[in-house]
Amino acid sequence: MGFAILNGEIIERSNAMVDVEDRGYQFGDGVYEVIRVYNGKMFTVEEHLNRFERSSKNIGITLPFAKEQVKEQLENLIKKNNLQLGIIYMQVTRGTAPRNHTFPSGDVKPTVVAYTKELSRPTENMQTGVKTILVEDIRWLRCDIKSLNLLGNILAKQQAAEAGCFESIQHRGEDVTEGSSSNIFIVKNGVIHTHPSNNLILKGITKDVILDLCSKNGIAVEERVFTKEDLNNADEVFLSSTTAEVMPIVKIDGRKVKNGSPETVTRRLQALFTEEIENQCGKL
Ligand code: PSZ
Repeated sequence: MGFAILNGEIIERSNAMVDVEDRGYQFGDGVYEVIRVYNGKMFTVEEHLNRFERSSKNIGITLPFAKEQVKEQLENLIKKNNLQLGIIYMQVTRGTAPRNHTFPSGDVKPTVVAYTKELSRPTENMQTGVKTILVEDIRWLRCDIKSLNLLGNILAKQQAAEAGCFESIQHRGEDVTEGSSSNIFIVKNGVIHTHPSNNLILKGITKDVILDLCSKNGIAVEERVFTKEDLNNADEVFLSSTTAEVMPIVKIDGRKVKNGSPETVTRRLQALFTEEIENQCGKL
């Protein structure tokens, strides 16, 4: 896609360069967001910008722009790139300074970058469901921060890819936490179970939309830790993320979830989620 934003200015993406001593490049010292765009409009943009602020604050980065300014910049970027269906990737790092673990002095400016990518909805996978594997969660204890440091996540995702699977379901011992880039839900006897949004998982925006849809539509939810055994005995399993939306999981470690095809509660949530997108962004 043609243009990017670098520190508030829209420039040709090929000219958007950062220094080799940018702390994002050297330390992964920054945070990011991925925002969905449908019909040229951002979905749940306020929630993403709030989380961006929260993540930044959590690692001591002060964003150089107010939320309203960032929103306007992103809207301009969408127009400039003529993006209809896709994503915005946005990140902020602590800035460029001589390499040193400690934070640089106060006059170093954070580096803010955003660009867009065309991306269709994963309709085929949403229809058939996807395969997953279980992997031990080896990440740090602040998974609530949407950090650029994704080594644990990418190693988990790579294992899934090598097993021909869409996603890895991570667990700490017996407890299921989240996917490598998604939140995980099970359905048992009509009740949805998902990990509480604490320090061990990312508080997914999609997860929160789903929980909201559940409460508005009388679908029971227990936001409580569930185990690998619960996962194996579940009636339905699905994952959620900005790009995957509500995605049925039909196989775990080669074993079928129930009958091996997407089931009622997941289907209902997919329909409700699509409605919510259309409410915010117009007919799909
Ligand atoms: O394009 C992609 O594959 C994306 S876009 C966003 C994600 C993947 N993942 C976000 C994410 C995550 O990285 C982890 C560790 N847990 C949960 C999620 C889901 O968060 P939301 O719903 O905010 O995208």
